Amino acid sequence: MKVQFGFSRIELAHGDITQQHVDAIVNAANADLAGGGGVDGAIHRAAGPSVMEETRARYPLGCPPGDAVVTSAGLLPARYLFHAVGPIWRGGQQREAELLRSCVRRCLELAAKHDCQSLALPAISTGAYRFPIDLAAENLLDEIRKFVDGAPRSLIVRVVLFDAGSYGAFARVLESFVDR
Ligand code: AR6
Repeated sequence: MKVQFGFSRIELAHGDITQQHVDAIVNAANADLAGGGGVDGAIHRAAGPSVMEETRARYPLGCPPGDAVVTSAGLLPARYLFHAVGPIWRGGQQREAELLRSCVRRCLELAAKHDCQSLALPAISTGAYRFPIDLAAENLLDEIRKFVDGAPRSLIVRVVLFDAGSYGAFARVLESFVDR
């Protein structure tokens, strides 16, 4: 599914984010940038050890929730990796939505700063961090739409969903944006 907003486009794809040929791939990292399971594990396995070495050297203090940092992408078919730290879901009253939006916005700002024309991101926080998928889709897609709509240059933002249920949740929200 693809929807145009201003000069830019939001796309939804079903699959594995490590296979995406884009300028920047977003990782769903933890605040220690220590690696882990889920998409983080898949990305580091595919990227090779140089990315973790670079991450440790450049960001020894990690990265707080709501923020993102950049490294090279190692063996991945991308120029950059953005390590975004989403919130752990604790019931919804701990600024979770705000922190999810903020780490997505930071990735979009990094994409602009590094002259990226395309960016792929996963459904940050919806796995091990247990953010409800419908609410994540609403916040993540709305933050992207706000950023690209009216932006002066074009960016392809592809949200890569690993399973059919997540794809369905994101597709429902993106469809609802077309009629708003
Ligand atoms: N491509 C795209 N999406 C994927 C892939 C993949 N290869 N693998 C999993 N997903 P999670 P979080 C989806 O748990 O919730 C890690 O251990 C998955 O189905 O990877 O932000 C980190 O080190 C889910 O929808 O990230 C942190 O400690 C989404 O990616 C912690 O987990 C996010 O699930 C971060 O938790």
